[in-house]
Amino acid sequence: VRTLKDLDPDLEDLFYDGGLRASKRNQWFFEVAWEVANKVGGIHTVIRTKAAVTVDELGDQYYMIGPYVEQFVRMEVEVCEPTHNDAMMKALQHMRQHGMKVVFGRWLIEGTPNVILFDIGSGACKLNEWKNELWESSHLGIPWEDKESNDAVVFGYLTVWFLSKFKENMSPEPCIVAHFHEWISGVGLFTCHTRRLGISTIFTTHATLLGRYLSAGSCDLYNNLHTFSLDKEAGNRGIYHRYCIERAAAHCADVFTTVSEITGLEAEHLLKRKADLILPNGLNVQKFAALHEFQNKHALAKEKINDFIRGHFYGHYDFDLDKTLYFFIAGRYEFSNKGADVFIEALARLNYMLKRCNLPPICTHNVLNDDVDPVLCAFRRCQLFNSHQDRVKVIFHPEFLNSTNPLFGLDYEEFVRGCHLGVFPSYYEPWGYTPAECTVMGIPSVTTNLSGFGCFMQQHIQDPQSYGIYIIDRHFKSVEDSVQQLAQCMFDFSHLSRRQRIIQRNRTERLSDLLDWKNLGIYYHKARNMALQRTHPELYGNSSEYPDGINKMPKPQSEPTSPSASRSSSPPPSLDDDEPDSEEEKQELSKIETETTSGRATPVNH
Ligand code: G6P
Ligand code: 1S3
Repeated sequence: VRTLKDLDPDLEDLFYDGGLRASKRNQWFFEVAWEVANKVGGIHTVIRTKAAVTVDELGDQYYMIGPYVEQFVRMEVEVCEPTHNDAMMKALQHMRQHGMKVVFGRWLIEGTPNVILFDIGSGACKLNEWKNELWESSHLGIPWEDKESNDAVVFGYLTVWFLSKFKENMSPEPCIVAHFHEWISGVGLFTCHTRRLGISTIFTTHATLLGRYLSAGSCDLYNNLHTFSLDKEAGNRGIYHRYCIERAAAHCADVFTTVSEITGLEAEHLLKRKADLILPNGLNVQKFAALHEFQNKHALAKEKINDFIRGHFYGHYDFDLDKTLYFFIAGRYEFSNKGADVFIEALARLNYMLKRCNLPPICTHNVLNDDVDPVLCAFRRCQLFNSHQDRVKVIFHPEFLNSTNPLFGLDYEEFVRGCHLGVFPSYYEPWGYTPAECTVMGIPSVTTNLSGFGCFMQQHIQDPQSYGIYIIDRHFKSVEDSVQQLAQCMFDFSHLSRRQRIIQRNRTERLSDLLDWKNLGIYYHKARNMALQRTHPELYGNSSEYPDGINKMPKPQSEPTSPSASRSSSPPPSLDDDEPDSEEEKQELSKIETETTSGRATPVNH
């Protein structure tokens, strides 16, 4: 993967100038999302992990806007005032004088970005007035009982109120770019448009509302994208007004983006606008000085999981932990969208394939209504009961992991490091952070050709499988065939020798540059630039500086050697006890591996 430094060492300093260039041009950037300083799901991960590179590029020209969530602010935000910025101070004061609670501060994460947080409750008194304006301007009616949509209206109007006051107080007139994420911030975007505020806007959809609903039913979403009667489908599900907000935001935006090609395709059909750009999700990659370090972490974390397993299977502990592999799935409880159904079905087959040759509990918690719980029902249907002869044992832990939990005593990251394979056979997954997180920790994973991450890896790496990225076909195969493919894939994985697993983890970890915001952040830069060019052609229309050159930066280098060619150089699976026992030997293994694959991941054109 080429970085800015590889292109030109000076370019990096120019690009990451802490906002110097933007400040000279009087450019101001706002990123608006419900998950700013508010942990809900994947969008929070995007915003949080991207903060450092954005602050490096834009410094105090960059502000995040989100809702005020008291318990989160107490833990992670240093409340202060933007004393360095008169126009912003005035905008905040103005809103406060009108009874709005607005908190300014530094979010205490890497990059410490500026945040502006609106207390939605304080804006509720204006809900009817704003809903009225929405109706007058666009005939969009919000049912009174839909709390989330009401919040979206208040959040949107508070955002617009702030942005317009900020702009008014600035002289000379600034260039403002506001980047809105997901339908819930969409009211703000299209109100900027209907009020003609002269703000350049970007909209990113991380998942379309209809796509999520349709795929959670049993329809074959991706092979029927062009066939849906959109208004009717949205109406049938009681989300017509939300759908209208999303579609209006997508159409009013100066630049419309999604997180992956597959969601781009979905949006083109379900929102009727083709994405101008794809903004792939990155991570804040932490590199260890020595390659063996993450391997050691794997061994240490695995030992902790072993401890849990000894306890959990107490009295039935009749298997060899040294020959045990840990496969896991984790994520939002969307049973079929996230592919838990396919995973369990494939585990049952794996169990059958591995048998050649009382019943400890399956679940760590007492589940309410366990007779209808989808995971437990699937275990029962597939007869995965942890019986003596079962080679596949299953454990369901229906709670977030954290290090203070008395059962596991591991946080999620440590747990992942201790496992051997993450299995995420999602059906609906616009991006999918779970396999990406595995990758940067050097843990192989299973993903699908319907997940943004899976498609991205397929596009950028030749033979992803030899790097420990297993891509299951859920697009063109039947469920039955996908289950069989996954079962076979786990079966093959379980036949790798320890030495092969170590080599594969080295390879997997080497992909992490591909997912680093230091390289992917450039797409956000490109979106901001495109918005400025479209709204201010007189200023930026013919600009040919960094963006075009830099945009090629995250494209990985093309190298002739394919890792597939090195596969045969891996030791044969029959060597099962070929463990490297010293640090020297582990380094040596890494070295051998490096030589056989000529260093980095072998990318295809990007
Ligand atoms: C890491 C450690 C090795 C250990 C190995 C176990 O590589 O550094 O000391 O032998 O993990 O690998 P496994 O795939 O069997 O958990
Ligand atoms: C969405 O969150 P989700 O798990 O509901 O946004 C994430 C961030 O872009 C993405 O990774 C995920 O696939 C989407 O589904």
